[in-house]
Amino acid sequence: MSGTLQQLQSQLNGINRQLLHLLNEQERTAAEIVRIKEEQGISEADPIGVQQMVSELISHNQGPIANDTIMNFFKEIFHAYQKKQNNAKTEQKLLVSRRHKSEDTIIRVKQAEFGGVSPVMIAGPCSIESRDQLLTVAAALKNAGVTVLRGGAFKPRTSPYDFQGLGVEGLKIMKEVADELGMVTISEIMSPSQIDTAARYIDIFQIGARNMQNFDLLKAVGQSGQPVLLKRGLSATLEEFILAAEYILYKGNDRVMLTERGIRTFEKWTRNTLDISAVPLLKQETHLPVLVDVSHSAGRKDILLSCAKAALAAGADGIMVEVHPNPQAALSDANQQINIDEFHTFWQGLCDSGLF
Ligand SMILES: [Mn+2]
Repeated sequence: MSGTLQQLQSQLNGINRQLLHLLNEQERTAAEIVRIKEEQGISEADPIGVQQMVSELISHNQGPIANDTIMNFFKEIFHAYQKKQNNAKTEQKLLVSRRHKSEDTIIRVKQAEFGGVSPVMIAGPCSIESRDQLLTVAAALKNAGVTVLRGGAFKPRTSPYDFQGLGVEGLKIMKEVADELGMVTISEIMSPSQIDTAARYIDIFQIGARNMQNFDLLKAVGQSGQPVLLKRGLSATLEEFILAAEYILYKGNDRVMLTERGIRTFEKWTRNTLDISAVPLLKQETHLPVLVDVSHSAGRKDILLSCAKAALAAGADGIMVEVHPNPQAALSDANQQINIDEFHTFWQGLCDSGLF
């Protein structure tokens, strides 16, 4: 490089450093304006008046930079700054956020403790099909040391012609079986009108993936005060997921467990793609217990143990798995449910791993 070029280059570096210094000064000054306005109780969508500032600036522009370029550059900077401010404010305000509550939320339901020292196993059939079916599987699970029994009575099925569940009859069966064995129960509800009835029979309401953004349902379970297991929607971002949970907390119920159950991707070898990174991220960003449903994530039996180990290693507070006495004959999710023997192997594998 010639002497002149070298000199120009270092001159440019010097200008850039000055600009950098000034840009930081600019952000600090803007922050001070926002702070003072907030102190005075002035709440404006655009407290620093971006449009006006940029117009004023352009009136002084003597080139060679075009006015449009100046305008875009400054608008970009101020908008990025405002976005940062707004995000910080929303995060602070969210009831689900760790910034709002730093310690873990522990949810106690009878003898079960979600979000505490030990992980929890939730197991049971996809659908409650009969008293016999549920009792057979529940008794085996109870013997193995499982305390929380799952089973669907109101089934959100992709096709209206598929088995829709036994409804209230199913919940009655579940209560009978659980009372007999001393287990905690969890079952899905799909509409606010089912809450009062369901509350008589089950301990924990599940809101399924397809209803994650059913806002009336979220608000209604929020008002009910009953513990809620909220599943992540098939295509929901983590932000949408925690905002859905926020609806429940905002209505006064903080007994909410978040459940990752796989998201929809291009991959076809699994029913959904288990998003393991969701576990540490949800633990980091919220104070709620985080569980992983390995059955619906994988949609196949052969990798359940590995998926469950990964979930626990990532910090999950519990695992949900579908177990059926005779999966081939199951009325729903036949391919992904494991039988009782397979459950024993699965459970043993988890205990041997030292993660459970
Ligand atoms: Mn299922």
